[in-house]
Amino acid sequence: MGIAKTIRPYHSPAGGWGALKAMGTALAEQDIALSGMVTLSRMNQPGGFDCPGCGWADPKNPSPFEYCENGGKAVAWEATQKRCTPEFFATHTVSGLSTWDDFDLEMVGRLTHPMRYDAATDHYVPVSWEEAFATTARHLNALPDPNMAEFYTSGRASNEAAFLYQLFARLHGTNNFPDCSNMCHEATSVGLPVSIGVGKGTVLLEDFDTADAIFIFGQNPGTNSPRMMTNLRDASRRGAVIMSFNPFRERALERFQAPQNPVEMATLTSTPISSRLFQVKVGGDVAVLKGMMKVMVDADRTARREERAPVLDWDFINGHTLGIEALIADLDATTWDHIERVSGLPRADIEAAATAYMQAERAILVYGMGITQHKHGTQNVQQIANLALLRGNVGREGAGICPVRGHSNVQGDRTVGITEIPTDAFLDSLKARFGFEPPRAHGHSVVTALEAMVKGEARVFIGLGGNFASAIPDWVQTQDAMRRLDLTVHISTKLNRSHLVHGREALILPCLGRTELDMQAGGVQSVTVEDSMSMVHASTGHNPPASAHLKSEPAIIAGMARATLGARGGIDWEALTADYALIREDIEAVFPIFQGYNTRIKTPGGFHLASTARERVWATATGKANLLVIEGLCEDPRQREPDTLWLTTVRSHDQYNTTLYSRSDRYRGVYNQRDVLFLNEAEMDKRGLKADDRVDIIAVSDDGIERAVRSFRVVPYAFPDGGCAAYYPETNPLVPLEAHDPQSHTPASKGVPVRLVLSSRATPAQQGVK
Ligand SMILES: Nc1nc2c(c(=O)[nH]1)N[C@H]1C(S)=C(S)[C@@H](COP(=O)(O)OP(=O)(O)OC[C@H]3O[C@@H](n4cnc5c(=O)[nH]c(N)nc54)[C@H](O)[C@@H]3O)O[C@H]1N2
Ligand SMILES: Nc1nc2c(c(=O)[nH]1)N[C@H]1C(S)=C(S)[C@@H](COP(=O)(O)OP(=O)(O)OC[C@H]3O[C@@H](n4cnc5c(=O)[nH]c(N)nc54)[C@H](O)[C@@H]3O)O[C@H]1N2
Ligand SMILES: [Mo]
Repeated sequence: MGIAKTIRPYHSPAGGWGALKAMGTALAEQDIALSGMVTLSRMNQPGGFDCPGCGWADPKNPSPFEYCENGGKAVAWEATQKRCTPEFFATHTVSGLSTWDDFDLEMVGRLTHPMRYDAATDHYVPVSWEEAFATTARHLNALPDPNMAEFYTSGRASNEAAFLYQLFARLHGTNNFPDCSNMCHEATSVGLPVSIGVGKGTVLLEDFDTADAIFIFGQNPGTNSPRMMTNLRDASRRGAVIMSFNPFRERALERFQAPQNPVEMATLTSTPISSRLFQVKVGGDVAVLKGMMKVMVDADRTARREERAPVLDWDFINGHTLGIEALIADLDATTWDHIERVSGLPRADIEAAATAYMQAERAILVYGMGITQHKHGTQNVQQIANLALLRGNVGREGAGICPVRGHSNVQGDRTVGITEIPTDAFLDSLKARFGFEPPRAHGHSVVTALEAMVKGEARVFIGLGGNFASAIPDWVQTQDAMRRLDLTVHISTKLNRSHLVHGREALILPCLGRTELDMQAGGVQSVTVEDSMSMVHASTGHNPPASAHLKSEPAIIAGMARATLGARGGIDWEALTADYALIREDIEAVFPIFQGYNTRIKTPGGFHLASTARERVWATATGKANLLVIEGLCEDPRQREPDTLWLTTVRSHDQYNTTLYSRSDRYRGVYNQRDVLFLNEAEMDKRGLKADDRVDIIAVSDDGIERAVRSFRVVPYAFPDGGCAAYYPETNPLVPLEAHDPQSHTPASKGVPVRLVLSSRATPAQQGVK
């Protein structure tokens, strides 16, 4: 692969030799071609470490190669031989580094020393750990109100780190826990409890072995949870029906060649994945879901009239749910014209999908960011729950709702108390265990934290992992607000944009990664994580740390807490850092669901956190599962304006959120460039655009603020009318802060109204250059 910026369709299946080659390249680029393979052999194995990539579950009996191309890249990026040292910082000013792109920043390598920003020279300079902790303490203790601090968490943090972090912040006096989950699956955490009483999925990995049908809404497993492809491939081969709803024809949803399968690899064959892939319009999922339910309700009436078996599971509906009459009335009132217009799918397609769903004895409904990151994200999620409930597809073998979580421990962090909306029961337990009165007022999510920063009401930002400044929406406004903070602190492994978009004082605190040996006073430590299927298991690193100056996340949090709180709270932070089993004892005492924690993590594969919905116990306000009716199809009136396009911001195959593994996106045929806009030819013609033209993408909003990204290359692509797609995070400046789901506060990064303005015309020679 040269450096030419080409667009070349990819004709091979997902996975296969392309995946193996890409993983080999990633390891070689990080100078760990051999040691990387040794590290990978310990991934997702008993006694080894949990993949720092996605949150997909591990099988009970892992194969020796329990990893995927993108998990391999995640490890290569962490286990790299490259280093970002004090000498590097001495040669580059922060202003200079700000002109680098995200790929080049992380390619510098692992951070090796704690650093502080020196405004006089515009350099980061080394600082001792004690001084860094003292600086944090000085700022936190100077705040007139503890709620002027924001404690951000990214979902790679372990249960142990997250629990200590929330304890520290609550002892400091705030529930301000903006979390990456607020930009991700918050619509699940907020939407599902009202429907089924739990904010998590209801399936286990084994359920994929017996499902008759799997429906995938707005999720791209081949890129973002590639180990799921093994389950989908097995399901497809034993005859299960798989149907997908996605504006893109994502290659892995079409066909997959299993790198672990010698026959497929040798014969270059592959397994078809989706029996049908429906190219739904951006934001059109409520229309699809209501359409499918409408077909089912009609079919049920006919069946009953003709005295055939009903289509809806009436025993379940009558025994376990509320709201069926209102739901049916709503579906009857919804017209096909409207459904077809908003979904972009012909009625016959929706009928085909509904028929497959009705014929399946057991069905799993999978979903991802294409569902949650909309203004109507919560409503999307709740309509998926309705679809499941109508056929009793919850709390049964081979059936259920499967939100695929993002970061490998984002679900666990929430379970152990990283939440801005804590329940009284949880705070009472915290009080009983630690003998202090935790703050009761609800705190900030990502969006409300940003609003507070914009207003100047927040002064200190602490980030436990992640790359907040880049992941957030509305950069011009929000990054400007971050620059006005008194202090920004980042606990990180790699250099990223957030270190450059810093407060008046700033600290970079380098930590151990998951692959690394964590040696504390009490010996080698393991941490624990919870996957998308609520399995909790241990993770133990073996690699020597990237630098002798690194600390573990729990040790850094304990250091900040000790410096800030002194004897306040009476917590022996040193003892907790010396032996993480003591932190797990505290977690168990506060959350009884973790009963027997330290013993149960010794079981290979870990243990399952009980889920009431799985047992058909409904922990909702009504004591039943609720069929929730929403008005209309969540169409935005602006979708009907002829000039406006609905932009969805997606991940390439070669990135992990804001971390870029390369600038290419193999399955979508894009090489060495990320400033591209995918658009169909009819929409191009309407605007007089040609392939390879450069356009400015301008957000449509009413607040008078201009939000634009410039000079993106138009790439003709089979994409539904009325929509377009481009990569995240480059397009984050376009997402207005107030464009979020009012219920979950999830930024609407999969539904941004935009206009296009030609910025430069491709010359005839450039046009259509392949
Ligand atoms: N390699 C890798 N793995 C990852 C990540 C990564 O960046 N790289 N990120 C991790 C994280 S934090 C998360 S949350 C997950 C994200 O994983 P996904 O949920 O798969 O996230 P995306 O790729 O952003 O978008 C998912 C799909 O939604 C489709 N889509 C866009 N708009 C719509 C819509 O309106 N309706 C429908 N039905 N579909 C739509 C897109 O075309 C895309 O295929 O993956 C995790 N795993
Ligand atoms: N427009 C748009 N915006 C989005 C999204 C979208 O689809 N579209 N997706 C949203 C989603 S789903 C999410 S989850 C967020 C992601 O937001 P974040 O979780 O904040 O971002 P990441 O890019 O995952 O963070 C990468 C950084 O984490 C640090 N890191 C890596 N490993 C470790 C570790 O073990 N410990 C510590 N302490 N640090 C580590 C490294 O320094 C690295 O640079 O972005 C959101 N923003
Ligand atoms: Mo995420």
